[in-house]
Amino acid sequence: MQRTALVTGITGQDGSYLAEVLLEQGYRVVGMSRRSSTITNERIAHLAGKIELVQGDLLDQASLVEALKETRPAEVYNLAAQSFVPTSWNQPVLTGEFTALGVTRILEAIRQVDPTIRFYQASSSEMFGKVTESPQHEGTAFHPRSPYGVAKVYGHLLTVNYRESYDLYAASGICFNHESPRRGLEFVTRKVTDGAVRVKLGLAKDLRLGNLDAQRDWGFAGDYVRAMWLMLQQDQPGDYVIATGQAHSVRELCEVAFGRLGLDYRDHVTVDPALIRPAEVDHLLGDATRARTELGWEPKVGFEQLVTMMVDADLARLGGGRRADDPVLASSMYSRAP
Ligand code: NDP
Ligand code: GDR
Repeated sequence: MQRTALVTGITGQDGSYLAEVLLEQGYRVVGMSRRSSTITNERIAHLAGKIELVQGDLLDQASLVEALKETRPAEVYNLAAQSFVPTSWNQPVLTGEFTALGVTRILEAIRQVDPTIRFYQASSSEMFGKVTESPQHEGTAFHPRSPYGVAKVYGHLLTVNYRESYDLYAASGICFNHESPRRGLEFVTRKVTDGAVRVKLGLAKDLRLGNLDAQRDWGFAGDYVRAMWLMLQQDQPGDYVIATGQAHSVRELCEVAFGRLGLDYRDHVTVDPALIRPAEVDHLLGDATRARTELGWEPKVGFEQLVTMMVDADLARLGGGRRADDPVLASSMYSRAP
C-alpha cells in the first residue's frame, strides 16, 4: 500500500527538496502550509499536481489534529519553524511558539490521532552554539546563543522525551547549515550569491554583511533531506548529526562566490556593524560518523560546488539565463570589476 508522508514547512527550502525525495520513493506526499494572503508556493510550484496541500498552523493545535485525521500519514516530517536566527531576537516569544511549542503541539496531535506515526524533528547545529568541543557530535553539550537556538533545544529534547515517555518513533536530525539555490535570500550563502550576481550585473554597488570570520559547516540541502528520510526507515529511532565535516568562513564564501564571477570580494563587500549579532556562533563543524555508519549517508556536494551552483542559479535568474562563463558577462557592460 502507498505510504503517506505529511511534511510541515513544505513551502520552505527543505520541504521542497524532501517532497522530491519522497515522491521518488513512491509516497503520497501531503504538505502542510499555513494560510496567507499572498501565495508562498514558489519553491513547490514545479510539484503542482504531484503533491497535495493541507492547511495547518503550528500555532493551532486543532488544525494539526485535523490535518493528521484528514491525511492519515505513516510519517510526519516537522520542518516548519521560524528559522531565521536574527529574527529570533526581535520576536523571541513568537519564535518560541513556532519553533519550540510547535513541536509539542504536533507530537500531542500524533499521540491523539495515531501513535504509530513516525516523526522527524528538524533539530539544528545552532543548539551547540558556543561549542564545548570540535567537531560536534550527538553527545556534545548544548549551549545555544540565540532564542532560536534555545527553542530548537526545547524541540529536540521534547522529541527525545516523547520517544522515551510514550515509545513513539521520534527521530531528530541535528542538521548543520544546508543551502541551495532555493535558500531564503536573508541567509548568508544566498545573500552572498545573489549579491555577487547583482554587483556583476550592475544592479547593486556593494554588499553589506556582518561577521566575515564566522565559520560554518555548509552542505547541500538536497543531500540533507535524504538523511531525513533514512532516519525514519530504521528499526529504532535515534538522533543523528548531519554535516559535511568541513568548515569555511563567510569570507571564504565571498571569495568563491565573487571569484566565480571574475570579481574580488574585497572591492565590493563592506561590513555593516548593524548586522553583527548580539551573541555569535563563531565556529561550527559536524561529525556525522553515526549517520555514515548507521544510515549509510554521505554528502555528495562539496563547498565550492555548492557555492558555484548557487551563483550560477542566481545568474540565470537575474541575468536572463546567462552562465558565469558567458563571454558577454566579461564585457564592461556587465562587469563592475576594475
Ligand atoms: P525555511 O525558513 O525555508 O522554511 C520554514 C517553513 O516553515 C516554511 O514553509 C514556513 O511557511 C513554515 N512555517 C513557519 N512558521 C509556521 C507556522 N506557524 N505554521 C506552519 N508552518 C510554518 O526553513 P528551511 O527549509 O531552511 O529549514 C527547515 C527546518 O529545518 C526548520 O525547522 C529549520 O529551523 C531547520 N533547520 C534548517 C537548517 C538549514 O540550514 N536550512 C539547519 C538546521 C535546522 P511559510 O512559507 O508560510 O513562511
Ligand atoms: P545561521 O545561518 O544563523 O547559521 O542559521 P545564516 O546564514 O543566517 O548565518 C551564518 C553566519 O553568517 C554570518 N553572517 C551573516 N548572516 C546573515 N544572515 N546575513 C549577513 O549579512 C551575515 N554576515 C555574516 C552570521 O553572523 C552567522 O555566523 C541557519 C538557519 O538555517 C537555521 O535555521 C539553522 O538551524 C542553522 O543554519 C543551522
